[in-house]
Amino acid sequence: FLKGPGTVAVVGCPFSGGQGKSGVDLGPNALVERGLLSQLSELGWNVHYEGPAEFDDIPYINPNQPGASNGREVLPDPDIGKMKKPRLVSAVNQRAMGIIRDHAMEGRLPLTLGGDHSLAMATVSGIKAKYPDACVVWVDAHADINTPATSDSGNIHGMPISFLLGLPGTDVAPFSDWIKPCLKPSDIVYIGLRDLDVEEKKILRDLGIKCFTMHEVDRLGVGEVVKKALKHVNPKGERPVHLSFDVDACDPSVAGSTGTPVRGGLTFREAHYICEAIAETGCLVGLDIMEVNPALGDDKSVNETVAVGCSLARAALGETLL
Ligand code: B3U
Ligand code: MN
Ligand code: MN
Repeated sequence: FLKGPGTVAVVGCPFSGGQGKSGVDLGPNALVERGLLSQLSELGWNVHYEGPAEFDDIPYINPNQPGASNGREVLPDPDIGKMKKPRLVSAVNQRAMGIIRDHAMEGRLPLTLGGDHSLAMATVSGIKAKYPDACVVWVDAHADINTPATSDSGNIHGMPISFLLGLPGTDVAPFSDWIKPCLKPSDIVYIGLRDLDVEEKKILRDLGIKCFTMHEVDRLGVGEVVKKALKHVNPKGERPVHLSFDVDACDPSVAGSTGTPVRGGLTFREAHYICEAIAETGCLVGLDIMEVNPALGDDKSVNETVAVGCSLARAALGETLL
């Protein structure tokens, strides 16, 4: 598939409706304004950027974006079961999926900037449309595998994997209009987990999904963890790899400006090592940098978190230390 730097399509997704805190919709522009595009060109990539994706015309009321409905048609978006803002989240993801899929089809590597992690419904679906054999490395403090029935919070950013797997209770409108279950449990591996709901643990165990929690990172070291993780999903090194990186996988001292920070996370180097090792496989076809929220934390935390978002993207796209 992709050899060396080709064209990267940066897709900014200013969206916060998959969770309850405003500000994560400011993530994409913060990363771009920090110089991400020129940093990627300096690595040798041809950078394709059309500005952030436009979601403001989607007619559902997003309480996180006061004024977003200015003069436009608005439609109510009541909960469906426990799911909060299901129509908005579905419509945004359906549109983002089309954008990401089309870039992949044109041979570009989609780099999606979140935005909340519900957007992985779009990124993984879009990548799978072009690369049906792709596997997913999910780096996160959380497993994001709740179903609409198991979720306590109702936040859809805690559910994308259950929809991608087609777990019971995910075959519901409006998502069923466009999401095709495209992942098997053996297609995904997790790194960095440390904050799972009881029901999520049961799902992960029942489905036999490979997980390298922070316990395994501590025991084996990050080098061995990445080696084993890649061996699990991509034993022959022949499969395309999508990396979905939630910055809350990092310790809050490294990336504190995120909606749900959890103590005991990846160090700065562990996080970058994961990206570097995946870059070295030459198999990366899609990348997500998710949950950067520049509205949370003090200036130092915001600056460091945005900088880490950029440096993780660079590492995954081939930046080396020497
Ligand atoms: N598992 C919880 C918490 C959570 C998931 N993802 C994040 N937080 N960022 C939930 O809401 O489903
Ligand atoms: Mn996540
Ligand atoms: Mn998370």
